[in-house]
This record gives sequence, structure tokens and C-alpha cells, in this order.
Amino acid sequence: MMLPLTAAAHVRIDHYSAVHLAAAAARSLSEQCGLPGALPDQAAVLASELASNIDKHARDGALYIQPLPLGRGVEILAADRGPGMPELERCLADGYTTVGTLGAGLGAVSRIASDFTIRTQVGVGTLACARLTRPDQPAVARQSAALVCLPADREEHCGDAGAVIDDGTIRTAVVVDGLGHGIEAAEAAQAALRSFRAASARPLPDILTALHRTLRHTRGAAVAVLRLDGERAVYCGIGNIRAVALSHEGVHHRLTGQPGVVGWRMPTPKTHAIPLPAGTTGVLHTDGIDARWTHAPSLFALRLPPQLLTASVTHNYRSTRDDATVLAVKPHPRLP
Ligand SMILES: [Mn+2]
Repeated sequence: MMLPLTAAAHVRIDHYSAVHLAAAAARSLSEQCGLPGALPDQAAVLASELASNIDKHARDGALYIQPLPLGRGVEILAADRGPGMPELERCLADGYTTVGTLGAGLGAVSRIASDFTIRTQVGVGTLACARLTRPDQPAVARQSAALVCLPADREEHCGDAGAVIDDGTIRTAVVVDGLGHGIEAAEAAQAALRSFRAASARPLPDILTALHRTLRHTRGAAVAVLRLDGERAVYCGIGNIRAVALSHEGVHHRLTGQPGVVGWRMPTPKTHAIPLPAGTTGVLHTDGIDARWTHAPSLFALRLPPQLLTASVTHNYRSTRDDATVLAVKPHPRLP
């Protein structure tokens, strides 16, 4: 069975030679995604510059290179653990968004990328997201939703999966953790995603019931769904997938799924309502992410846009022994 490309490639930047590995990984993923023309070369340049920036200026850094949903392009995330970039921190604090003056590397990244977001804090580190979208695709909305999905180290297939469906006013997100790992878990996770796409407009317990039916002949999965609708969210989950609501000030809600396995033994799903004050972000993550990331997140972390929040949580709290997925989604901006 041919599985769609959904998982990220992880390249640890611990030596100058990793810069070349990162560039090769970005080019190869872009080609596998069928990106046309010069895009694979441009993806290689983005990865090379972001990796080289880590190699020269930071420690404990890595790139996460992944396809954007629905084959729209690729996304390259860069994360490190310090020392941060004082010049850039000053520029961002003063409201400048250009990084053109900060050396050829990041300037080139911001010119080549369809969308580039960077945050840094001295003593903490730097996070960046460069997206490259196909010319025939609308640019991916920059601050609405993000997903990082990584296989366990030395696994080719990822048994986790996630998606967000946006119907124009309501966003519905799913995260799936197929039991075990490897190809059978990946097949279960992808079957669950297809079923979710078909059922995503229905009430959350009905979505889980549809997935339960789809997964009957697989090894089963933990599944959580989160729907963001105006000033409230609803959550429904079976198995160990956590839901968290974050504002710029702190963590407001932590929820875990009911015991059970979708596809095998599923209790009647219960829905939980979560109030969603303006600026709140909803997060779903699998047990490949250490739940302690929500204990005392810094203001820097709480204020990250979704694509950098998922990069930060993945980089700092992922277990390399399990597949790991983090999804972050914000509600639609309210009409005045
Ligand atoms: Mn897991």
C-alpha cells in the first residue's frame, strides 16, 4: 500500500555537514511532493540557510522538513535552544518584520519563502518557519493552524496523523495515534484521516463512531477531535491524546480522552465544552510528546504563532522512541 507523504523529516544540526543533509532532505521531499520547476532547489536553499544559521549561531538545533497539507508545498521549521539572536529580538520588538539586514542568510530565506515567520528570545533560542507553496495554490493562511507529525527515530512510517478542516467559520481538527508503530499503525492512522475528511461536518461523537467503523479491521487507534466555533470549542477523545487550551497569559484547560481504543473497544463518546476567549489556541498532541510542556510555559512560548508553537513543543518535548504529533489551531477571527 502506498501511503501519502505526511510525516516530517528530522535533521539534527550538530555539525557543519548536517547543513548539506538538510538541503538534500528538503530537495528530496519537494521532489517527492511533485513541486514543479525551481521549487525543489529553492527548498534546498531555505533548508541550507536555516541550518547554517543554527550551525554558526546556536546549540541543540534541528530542522523539521514536512509537506504542507494537500500537496500545497513544503514547510521547513528550524528550532534551537539558544543563545537567541539579540539583533533580531530588538528588530521584532520594534515592530520591524524584515530580516534583510541580518546577514545574507535569513534575508535570502525571507525573499525566497512564500511565507516566513521567526521569533527569538535571548537565552531561550530561535524558532523559524519557512513555507514554500506551489504557484497554483493560495498561500497557506499563516496564523491559523499548524501540525508537526514525526515518526519515532529509525522508523520510516509514522503511526500518528492529524488534519484540520476549515469550512469558512468553523475549524475541526483531528489527531490520531495508531496503536504501536510502523506501517500497520500508519495504515490505521491514514484510514482514520480519510474517514475524518468524509465525516468532518458531523457532530463530534458521530465522527468518532464513523472512525470506529473504519478502523474495525485495523489494529485501532487513539483519536481526539476538537471543533473551534466562535467563542467555544468542543472536544471529544478516546485514548491518550491530550487537548490543551492556551491564551497569551497561560494554560486554561487540559483534557485527556476516555479510556478505550477506536476500532476495537470504544465507550460512548462524551463531548466537553471549552470556553475560548479571544486569542486562545487549541492544541492536540499524542503521547509521543511529554505532557509536562503545559506545566509552566514561558510567555515567549504562549505567544508563539501556531507553526512555531508546534515546532517548539516538538523540539523540546518529543520522545524519540514513539511517533509524535502536535497540532495547534486558532478559531476564525471574529467579525466586528
Ligand atoms: Mn503514541
